Amino acid sequence: MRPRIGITSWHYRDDDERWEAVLEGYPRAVLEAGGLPLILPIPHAAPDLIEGYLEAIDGLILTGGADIHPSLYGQTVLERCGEIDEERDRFEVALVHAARSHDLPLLGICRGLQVVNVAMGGSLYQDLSYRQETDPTHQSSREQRGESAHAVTIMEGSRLIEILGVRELDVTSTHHQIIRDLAPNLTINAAAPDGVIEGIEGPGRFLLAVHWHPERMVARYPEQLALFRALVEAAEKSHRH
Ligand SMILES: [Mn+2]
Repeated sequence: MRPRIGITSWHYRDDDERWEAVLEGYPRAVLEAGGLPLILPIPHAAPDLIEGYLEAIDGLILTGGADIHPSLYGQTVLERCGEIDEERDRFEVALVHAARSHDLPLLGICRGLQVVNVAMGGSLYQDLSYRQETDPTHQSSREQRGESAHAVTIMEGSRLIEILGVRELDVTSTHHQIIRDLAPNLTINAAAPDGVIEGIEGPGRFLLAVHWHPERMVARYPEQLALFRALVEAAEKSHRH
């Protein structure tokens, strides 16, 4: 049986209705990597529901999306902060804590990297323009979102370099927020030429996050599937059946 990989969804508005949505690249990549993708609706952060989800999955992907409310890292909302979904924030922060306490394998992608850092006690710049000497190409346009935007250097000795097997690669970049203070217990595993943190990892079975979008890259850069394979492999070991 395939390891069950929970994928967080986001709220999407269409006229007067609200949807729970995910970009199809996430479940497709999980399927291709040998996992069973399960989309997780946002159930507010009721503890019994979080525990229920944790029992239903063997691994977790925190997906991309809107900005995290700055109050979660001790700041007020600045002018260049983007759209916020506080229901989703509460849910995903609770999921990170629950995943950590169960040692559930977790892969964070883009916003997911930011959520992991904030949930574990780190902070963000609300817009990359608030950090000096930051390359604006981190924020690709809609049309360019599937294209390589900048290079990253992968750190020697990291879990990430074991997974990807290369020291440098080109990645997509569609984020306008970046890590300011790294949370305790996390280490940097990838960085852009301007010093922006592009990947983090932590202790335990599997805790890893990247700022780029491997789910958008796999079609053209199949080596990016290794990230999903590594998650599925770790989830296989935590499989409780
Ligand atoms: Mn970037």
